[in-house]
Amino acid sequence: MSDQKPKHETPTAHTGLKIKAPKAKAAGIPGITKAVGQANRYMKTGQAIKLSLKLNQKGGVDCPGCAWPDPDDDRSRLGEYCENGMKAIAEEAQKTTIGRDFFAQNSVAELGDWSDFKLGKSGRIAEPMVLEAGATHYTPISWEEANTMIAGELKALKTPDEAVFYTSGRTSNEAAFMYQLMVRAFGTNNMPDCSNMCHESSGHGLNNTIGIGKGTVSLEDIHNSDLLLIIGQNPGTNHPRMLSSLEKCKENGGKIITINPLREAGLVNFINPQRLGKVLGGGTPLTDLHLPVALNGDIALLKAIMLRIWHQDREQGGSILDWDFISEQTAGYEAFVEDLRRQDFTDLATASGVPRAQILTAVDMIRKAKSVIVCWAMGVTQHENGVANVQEIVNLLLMKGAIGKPGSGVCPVRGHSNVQGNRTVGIWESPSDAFLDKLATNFGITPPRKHGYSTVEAIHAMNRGKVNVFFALGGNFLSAAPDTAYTAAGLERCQLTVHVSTKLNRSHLVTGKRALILPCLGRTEIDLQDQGEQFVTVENSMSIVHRSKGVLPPCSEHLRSESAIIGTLAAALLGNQATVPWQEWVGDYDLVREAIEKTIPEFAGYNEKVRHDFGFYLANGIQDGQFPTPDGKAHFTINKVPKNQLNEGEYQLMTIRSHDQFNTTIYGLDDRYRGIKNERRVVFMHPEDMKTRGWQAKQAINLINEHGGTRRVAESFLLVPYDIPRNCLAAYFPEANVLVPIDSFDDRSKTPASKRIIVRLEEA
Ligand SMILES: Nc1nc2c(c(=O)[nH]1)N[C@H]1C(S)=C(S)[C@@H](COP(=O)(O)OP(=O)(O)OC[C@H]3O[C@@H](n4cnc5c(=O)[nH]c(N)nc54)[C@H](O)[C@@H]3O)O[C@H]1N2
Ligand SMILES: Nc1nc2c(c(=O)[nH]1)N[C@H]1C(S)=C(S)[C@@H](COP(=O)(O)OP(=O)(O)OC[C@H]3O[C@@H](n4cnc5c(=O)[nH]c(N)nc54)[C@H](O)[C@@H]3O)O[C@H]1N2
Ligand SMILES: [Mo]
Repeated sequence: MSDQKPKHETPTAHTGLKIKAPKAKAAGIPGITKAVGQANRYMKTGQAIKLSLKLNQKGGVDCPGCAWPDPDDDRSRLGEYCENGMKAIAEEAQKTTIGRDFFAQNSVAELGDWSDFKLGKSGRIAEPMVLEAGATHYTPISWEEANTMIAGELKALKTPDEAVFYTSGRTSNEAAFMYQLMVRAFGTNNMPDCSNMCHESSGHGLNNTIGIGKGTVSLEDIHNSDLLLIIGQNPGTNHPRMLSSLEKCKENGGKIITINPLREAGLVNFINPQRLGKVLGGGTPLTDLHLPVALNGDIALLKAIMLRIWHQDREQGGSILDWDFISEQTAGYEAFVEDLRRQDFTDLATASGVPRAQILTAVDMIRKAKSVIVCWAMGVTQHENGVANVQEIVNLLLMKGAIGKPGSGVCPVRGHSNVQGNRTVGIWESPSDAFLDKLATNFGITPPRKHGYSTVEAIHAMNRGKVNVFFALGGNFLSAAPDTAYTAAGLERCQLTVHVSTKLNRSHLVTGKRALILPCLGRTEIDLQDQGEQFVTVENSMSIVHRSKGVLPPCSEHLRSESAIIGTLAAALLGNQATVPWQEWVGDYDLVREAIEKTIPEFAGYNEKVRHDFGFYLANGIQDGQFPTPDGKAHFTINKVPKNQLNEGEYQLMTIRSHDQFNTTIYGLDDRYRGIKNERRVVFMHPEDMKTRGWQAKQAINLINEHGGTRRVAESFLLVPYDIPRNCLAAYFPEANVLVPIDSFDDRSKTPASKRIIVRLEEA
């Protein structure tokens, strides 16, 4: 039976930590072995082979892992997959399924004691389930009854704004478009999404400066750039296929600078498992220069670099900065330099935590480079100054004239495989009026104009009793969101919580008065509708829209596609309130794509173009030197250097991903590259900091955060001595999410600051 632990928390039991030396090389034979092992263990053999051959091939299955694009031409014959891509599909295409028997045997309270790993490995959810008010167990429910329940609760709300509709970024363009249309026809913009916790700061920072919220480069640019800066990103684990692109850049003579508190293995040396010569030969060294920045020291570092470059440009008669570009295509340079000149190089260097000599080497490399791309991910965005971080990156590129030219530009590397596409087709709590006008004209609806709740705002609203229905199209809101206890309390105040899911997760266990689990097809599965087998479309990090078509038979006959789930619910909820033939759309996704094309001009020729082998690029907005900003210019901005103060006994903690997880889905208990075996409740700490406290490796400690007067405790994490800057700590997401204060986020993007949490430590 259940212990005293609240079921929103991950169990504290340890699993047998072994600490080894961190790896200096990524992938290679161990990568292949692990991938095959994972596939064999959890999938039927024939299916594993079939899938690996179809993964990321033209017209095949888009890997449900990360959003790194596929090469246009030479896709590897072994399949353009990676170790973690194989784990992602092995996780989705599991042999076992769970349904009424499983839920009859295991009460919600008992499941609360299971680890996230065990919950996920229980199998694919095979039929719709309901948790009735006061019930201890989920029981089966028909699709029709489920729809009636949801429509009934929604119609009974005092206002549509009492409902919140979350999206996780795996959803296809088709399902996402139908979903946002249903939600707006119903009458609210309360559409928080995983992007709110992820790249929202990139969207804001880029929109404010260059007028386009996405990346501006193609794979071709990456391959041919003189210099790549990779900031706050761990591609060896989270975007492994990116390493092949980095390898190509190196082979073409490019250089790489990495900026990261950790020396991540994948960034140091890469053994391409798909090229035999490299596997035998020891691999390609990737990073030329690693800058071990302190947590949130990036603005100080970038400013130090820019200040030096500016001085050198002056000394060398203006030969370093791109003066034509600055004068013709940018605005705000004078004010920006005015501010930059007031900074002191030594202060900036100290605040960055990077030794002066290394900063000067970086300056040298950037000065010489004719083209520069900056790639980044969560180490940049998940800070209270996440938007400012992105804007400083833009400042550096603008000084060099390195945006909108071959081999140059911005590359925010997205997370979920279709998070970018979801936003493009309208999943957003702050839609533009122009977009809403189109919905009104095309579909006869009266969309609400008031902007809705972002993730953080939705959690507050739930806790204030302003939300009664929470609906999630994918994801694991409870565990992914900040401040787990507070988020749990919010969800528990709802009348009804609904999850469209493939796999069991903790969000199914912390529910409103009633709860539903609606099981859907995964991307690997055949999607058969009235008009035959359907494919869906997705957009990757480089704005390429392409097809994804499942190849495996669905794991249960009761599953519905996400589009079908939304379409039938919309029909039940809206009747003929909107001029949308929901049932026909469900039968033929070409019709949904026609509706998207009618609404968003960039999709002109959608159905035809997406049937081409590689899909098509959505226009990136910079044309003939004009940026899509109101004045046609790219804007320099002024951003403050964060203070990052710590009081006596305080540390700054980042929450990161291990090599064996996809967000809250736990593939395994190792973090191979960082030398961790068989444990997730670990905290990385500098050996000298451990010595100061008189602590040993593997000793258990509690982490405590007291932001805003609330005490948050993460109990019993085992210490791992690690090469991490002093006073900085790292622990895994989602175990450490109990510590992320709900009110610590970037003011503009509302992205929780999950890469810098102030904690104190005590012995457990
Ligand atoms: N296998 C796998 N693939 C994934 C995911 C997964 O969980 N597993 N998740 C997907 C998703 S949704 C996303 S958003 C991406 C996430 O991809 P990443 O952003 O690579 O993921 P994180 O583990 O959050 O790593 C952040 C990196 O930032 C560094 N960092 C932390 N704080 C700072 C800082 O202040 N400054 C700098 N410069 N660096 C810092 C950390 O050391 C770490 O290397 O990956 C996607 N792909
Ligand atoms: N502390 C901390 N918190 C973080 C982060 C961090 O770095 N630190 N990262 C943040 C980031 S970058 C992100 S993107 C969010 C992620 O937040 P989410 O997207 O909400 O979380 P996931 O763990 O990706 O969701 C996993 C669940 O999705 C469901 N699922 C999987 N495939 C499908 C599918 O095809 N269809 C449907 N309908 N469901 C499916 C499964 O039931 C699975 O349990 O977390 C954020 N939270
Ligand atoms: Mo993400």
